[in-house]
Amino acid sequence: MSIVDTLTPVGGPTLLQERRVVTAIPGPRSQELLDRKAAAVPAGVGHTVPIAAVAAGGGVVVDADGNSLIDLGSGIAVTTVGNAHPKVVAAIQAQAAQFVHTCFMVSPYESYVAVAETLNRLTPGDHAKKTALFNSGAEAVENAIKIARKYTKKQAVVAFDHAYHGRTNLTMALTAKAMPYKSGFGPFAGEIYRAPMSYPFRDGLSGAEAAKRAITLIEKQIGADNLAAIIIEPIQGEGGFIVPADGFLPAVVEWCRANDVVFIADEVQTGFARTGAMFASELFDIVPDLVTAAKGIAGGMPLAAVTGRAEIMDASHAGGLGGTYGGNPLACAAALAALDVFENDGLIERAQQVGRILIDRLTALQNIDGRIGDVRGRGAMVAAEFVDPETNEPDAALTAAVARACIAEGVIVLTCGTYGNVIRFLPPLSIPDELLREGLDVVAAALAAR
Ligand code: PLZ
Repeated sequence: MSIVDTLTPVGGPTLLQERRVVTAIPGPRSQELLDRKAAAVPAGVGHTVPIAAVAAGGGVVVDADGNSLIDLGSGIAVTTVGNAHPKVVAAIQAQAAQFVHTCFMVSPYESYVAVAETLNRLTPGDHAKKTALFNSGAEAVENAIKIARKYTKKQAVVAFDHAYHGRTNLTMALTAKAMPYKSGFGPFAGEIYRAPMSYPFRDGLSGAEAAKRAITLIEKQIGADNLAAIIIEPIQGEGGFIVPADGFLPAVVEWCRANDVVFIADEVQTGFARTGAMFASELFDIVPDLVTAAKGIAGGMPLAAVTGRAEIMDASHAGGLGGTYGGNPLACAAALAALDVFENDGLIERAQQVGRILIDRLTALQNIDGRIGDVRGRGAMVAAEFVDPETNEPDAALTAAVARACIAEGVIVLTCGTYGNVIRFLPPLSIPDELLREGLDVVAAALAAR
């Protein structure tokens, strides 16, 4: 049985794995919900796909009007095992019938500890590790910074150009892009500094050169004596699926080791088979001191983690870390089921297969269309950067037009990038190959029509 068969959604035969557009998008029922949304929910909470979702699984999202859209986004990189994966659904149902909440800080339970043990084993490096659980990626990042500051007794933190780490106050400070994430929401947390990223398509530097540029800035403008942590996404997500040049990350890690600086890999978007490895750090041969994880971890339930060297994780005084819902029993049950799928149902290989389909098709498209300046990514985390072919200047208008056209044709695609000129592909690994190929056909046609 192939991985796609094992991931058949609970909706089963009723949730046909097909692209089906039976109304304009949005159709009348979806429009009704969007009108209610506009009246009840603030405009600040946007949406990319104008539908009312009623079911999802395999490689599709179905709306209230009966449209079935090919899913090339997985929420935002969350439903890697597939939406409503049968093992995840069964685990949530069984746990809900036992107990829904005790608060781990009041009455601990086994599933939290089992998730911690599993993450301690699966994250890169064979040193002693510990894990604390939280609710969102941003909360994991906040806690990783707290832990690094407590351990090093230093305060400064370095994040990179194009970084995305969340929308809370500290993580907004770490995030690079003003619109839409930060504009008007300051003042931001102090002692956050920004270093230049390795962005081979735009800077043309080798990994060693880009690392030297970043490290020199850090040494001259901040000083290792003041620096608690460097946080980086091994492959940047919201910033444009930027894959650093070979050697960049190892050089930064080495500098951190030599200077008593905690190296934090933010693997919230890259973690759990997405990049064709359990964690993207493995692809660059680095062993982070701390890893933040969320998104794919629990098959769609809200759960996040900080995993890292035991001596760093243990630096905090008792009671210094936690939260009412962190490591919620339903989320932990879902995570144990999803982690079992990641480890035992061939998802790493599946991500590599999906990646080959994506890269082959997008590269072929790039060869005939100069407006695709770069195709990059690893595993099932792949993107195309759209540019003016003469100048290489970012073409955000074309990117937005292609993405809008895809959605109108029943294919969910997401954009990203500091310059808004990247379309990213993050399909659920349960998507059938034919559906993925059809989705890419629609992207190609949308581009050709413009
Ligand atoms: N770190 C690397 O990708 C979340 C954000 C979508 P939360 N990325 C999607 C949006 O517009 O809000 C993300 C990430 C990396 C941290 C986060 C934050 O994770 O679970 O959204 O808090």
